[in-house]
Amino acid sequence: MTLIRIIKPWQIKVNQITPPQVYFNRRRFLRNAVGAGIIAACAPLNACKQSLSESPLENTLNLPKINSFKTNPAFAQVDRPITEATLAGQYNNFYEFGGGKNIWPKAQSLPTENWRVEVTGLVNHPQTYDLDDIKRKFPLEERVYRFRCVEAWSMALPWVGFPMSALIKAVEPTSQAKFVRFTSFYDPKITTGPGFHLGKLPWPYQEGLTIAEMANELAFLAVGIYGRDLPKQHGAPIRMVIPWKYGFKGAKSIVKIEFLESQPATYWNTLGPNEYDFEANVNPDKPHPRWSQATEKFIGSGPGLTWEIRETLPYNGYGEYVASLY
Ligand SMILES: Nc1nc2c(c(=O)[nH]1)N[C@H]1C(S)=C(S)[C@@H](COP(=O)(O)O)O[C@H]1N2
Ligand SMILES: [Mo]
Repeated sequence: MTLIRIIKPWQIKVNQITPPQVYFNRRRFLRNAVGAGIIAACAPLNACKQSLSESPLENTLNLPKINSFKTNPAFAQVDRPITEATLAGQYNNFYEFGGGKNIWPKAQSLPTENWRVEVTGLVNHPQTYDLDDIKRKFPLEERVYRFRCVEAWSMALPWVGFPMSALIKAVEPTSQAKFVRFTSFYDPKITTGPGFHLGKLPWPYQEGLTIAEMANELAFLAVGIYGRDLPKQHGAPIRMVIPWKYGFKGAKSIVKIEFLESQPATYWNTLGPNEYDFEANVNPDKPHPRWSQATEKFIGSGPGLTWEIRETLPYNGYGEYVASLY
């Protein structure tokens, strides 16, 4: 057990950690139990108390369920347990709302109603979608993906969304289109991360892919996680998930998708080109100047608040899907 350690620096309160199945089912369970006149046995007592309270964090996660999706059997599970919803929902990177991991309270100011995503550039059928259009038009599916941040921590997350290839089909890029740029929500009155006041950061957050990467079957646009709408801290209402690349390639809260002839400038690549290359494929043999990438801390894999050191896999374990692209 030498590989299992308590997560100290992250200071997550134990009472906020509840397995998602327990958390997401227990209110229904309680309703049913009450309705049937059953008094649920509460052992330990603590569990009873917890199940009746809703923490502020849980309220940010307890969003409407997405009804119409199928689990894609090819991605029904990974080689490690799914990270608990309450852990993934409070250990985030979302620079627009702060430089730390604990941005979930601030991220609640993200205005997600009447969201529009403009898809434009070198395409035959430019479109502006609202979220209902997206959920209706694209076949939603659930996929469990390994998730690997360049800071050398990892999770396993059950996304709900659709493959980017479906969007390509809908808008028909022209033959000139070679790259795609994704732009995140930006409003300096609302997104008040530390760098906004320095005036030097290349906002809005943008990321990019080659068309071939976007067309790969793994490239995904998520509108949900854990079977529900995407919480704001995870990049509501729609974000990229590119599981063979470091997490920063997955722009959150996307408002614009543009098909381009040449490689776009991107947020982290502009800030630190020698730390964040455009390609950013997970590669254990290529150390980042500040983090060896040989291993990763898999968050929350033990009982309670633990991390587990695991060997990092080339392409984050997705080589069979993507190695031929490079
Ligand atoms: N707009 C935006 N998107 C972003 C980021 C960000 O700061 N702003 N951080 C990235 C990084 S570094 C990571 S690891 C993932 C984190 O996603 P999660 O918080 O949902 O786990 O989001 C990525 N997308
Ligand atoms: Mo990251």
